[in-house]
Amino acid sequence: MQKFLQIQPEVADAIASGKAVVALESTIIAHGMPFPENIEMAKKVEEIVRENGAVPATIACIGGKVCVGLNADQLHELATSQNVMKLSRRDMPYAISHKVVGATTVAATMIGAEMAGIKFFATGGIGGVHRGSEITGDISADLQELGRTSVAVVSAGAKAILDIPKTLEYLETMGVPVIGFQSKYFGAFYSRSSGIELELDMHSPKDVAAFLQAKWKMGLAGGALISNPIPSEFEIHNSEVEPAILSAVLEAEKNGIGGKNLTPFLLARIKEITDGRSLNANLQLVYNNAKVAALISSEYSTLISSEL
Ligand code: PSU
Ligand code: MN
Repeated sequence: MQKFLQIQPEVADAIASGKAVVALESTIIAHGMPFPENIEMAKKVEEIVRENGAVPATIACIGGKVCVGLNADQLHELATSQNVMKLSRRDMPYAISHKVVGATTVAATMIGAEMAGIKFFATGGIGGVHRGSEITGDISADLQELGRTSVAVVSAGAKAILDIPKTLEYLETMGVPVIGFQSKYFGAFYSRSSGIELELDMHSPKDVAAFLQAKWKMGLAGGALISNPIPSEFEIHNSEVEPAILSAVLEAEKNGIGGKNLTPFLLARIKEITDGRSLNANLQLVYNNAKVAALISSEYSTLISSEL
């Protein structure tokens, strides 16, 4: 496996010594946000992870390797190139064997993180069950990945471009714990609450770390989803984004946009329709997730080291 992995020395040292490390995805850079906001976000999110006591490791496939921790040139290429492939689980072997530059989705970033030995990952929103999935069958591979790969993902819930109740049902079927961080409601990305109440609501990073320690020590492989609602000062209420979402979804349908192009299309259209308001909310919630993931990861490192 080492043959396919390239871990930055700082990240490798942190993993080897049991320090806190937070993985970050690259699809959000290449396909989730426009330039130059994407590169600013990519740098700032790493700083925030550091300020909160962990080492950041942005993941992508470059030069036939799963790169864990990227340098400034690599981040720049992901942010500006028009030829970056969007990689989920099924696409990774192609990117590696054909040395294609690929940005990792939540699913692929979890895989890279697990290969490297990283247990925490911060993103914006996960993929999920799309609206109209009963017709299109469009269910993100992120959900199956959460069921099988032992990495905890901090997100602001799931975006309302998705069918949120079905997404939560699917996660339950896959045995994925969903934990509300300081909120009993599942987050709806741009807004703090989807209106759906979660059974698990934890207040401190330490509680979440203890939960994960128990899960993995029990041999219950698979991930967990930590729903960390967007800070209230940046939230956009459902009533405001819903019309933008509806019109973006209709447009996608009319133009026959589906498969892996659907999520990037919807994100870009919602940004246009909301005059960029959605992008600012998106940036802020990613920063907040990076902070919480770093805090949980630090608590987890402390728990594990006191066990030894
Ligand atoms: N949701 C967002 N922003 C994103 C994505 C989802 O708000 O950038 C990206 C993530 O990388 C996620 C992927 O893993 O889209 C899901 O794509 P799909 O629906 O094609 O599985
Ligand atoms: Mn899909």
